[in-house]
Amino acid sequence: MSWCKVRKMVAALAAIMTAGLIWGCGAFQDIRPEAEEEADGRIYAQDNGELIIVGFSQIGSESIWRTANTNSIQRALTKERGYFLITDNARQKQENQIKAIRRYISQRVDYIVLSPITESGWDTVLEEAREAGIPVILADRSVDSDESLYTTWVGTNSLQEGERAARWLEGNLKEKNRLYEDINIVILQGTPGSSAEAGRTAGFDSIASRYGNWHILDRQNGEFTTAKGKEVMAQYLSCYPDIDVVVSQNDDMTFGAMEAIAEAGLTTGIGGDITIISFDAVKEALELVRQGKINVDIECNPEQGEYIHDVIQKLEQGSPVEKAYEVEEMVFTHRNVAQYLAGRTY
Ligand code: GYE
Repeated sequence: MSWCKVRKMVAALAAIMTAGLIWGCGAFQDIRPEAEEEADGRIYAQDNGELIIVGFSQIGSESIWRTANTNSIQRALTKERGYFLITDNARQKQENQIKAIRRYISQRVDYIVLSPITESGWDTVLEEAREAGIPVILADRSVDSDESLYTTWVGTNSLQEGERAARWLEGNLKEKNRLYEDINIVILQGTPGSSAEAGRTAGFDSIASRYGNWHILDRQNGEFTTAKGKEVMAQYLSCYPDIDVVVSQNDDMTFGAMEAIAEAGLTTGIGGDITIISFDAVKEALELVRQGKINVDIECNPEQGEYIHDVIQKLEQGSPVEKAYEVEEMVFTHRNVAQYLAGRTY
């Protein structure tokens, strides 16, 4: 076993022990408009119009993106629009999401919105929701369950995001006449088994595998967080003396990686020691793209609330809905980012 892996195991053990001591509650404040529960158990607005009750199981609050995604859904499903939204923060645990879904079933909500932390492990609870006659709308990530177990999915194309990252690297190396030089790449992966991580990994690898001179030295779980991204990047820097490219599967891990790189006395971005390819395109990261410190940011759009609102309205009217809705996404570099920064909503 390589020294790098031994170090990582020791660090992981320490992190697990520490996390057990400081795990925060991090629960979102439930959105509870001035509503009253009537004798029949239904929840009504004060004006006696019946509210559409939505139970939302959110993964957690691990990243700027996640917070923007939560805000988007809470902004769209408001009391003024006839909703009673209950938001649960699962704090990165599938078991907490399953408990929340079961609670929503017992509360006889009208709809369940689920952002599934990983693709697998949902069949049983989704069958329970179907038996209770409660439509499930998947948001952000997807599941490997049979598609009959959920009504629709609103999210982003992570496979395409991964491909876009590799295509950008291809073009960048061509511009520098380095396409066929040896390139050392390390990857900061998101939550293993999440559709976001799986898609980005598969998309990038599908193109990277065509280049025998692109050497992926390592790929470790950075948990989509700044702290873990920094920890893993520091390990990479101690193990691999000549890293050319970091592929970081979200901006929060990128921020941590850039801290570790700077502490190692190295630079990033255009003309820097290490090329940074990031995902999400949150405002803070796009500013670093504008400064040339992040080379490219592959957008993953968290603004999914309006799509979910439209789907629920269609279902309320008995209209058909699509099985999947993909939100629009872009790729940002120093060449195009300035025109979008001012209007950025997240
Ligand atoms: O990239 C990351 C968040 O599921 C696409 O999860 C989402 C990912 C996003 O923690 O910032």
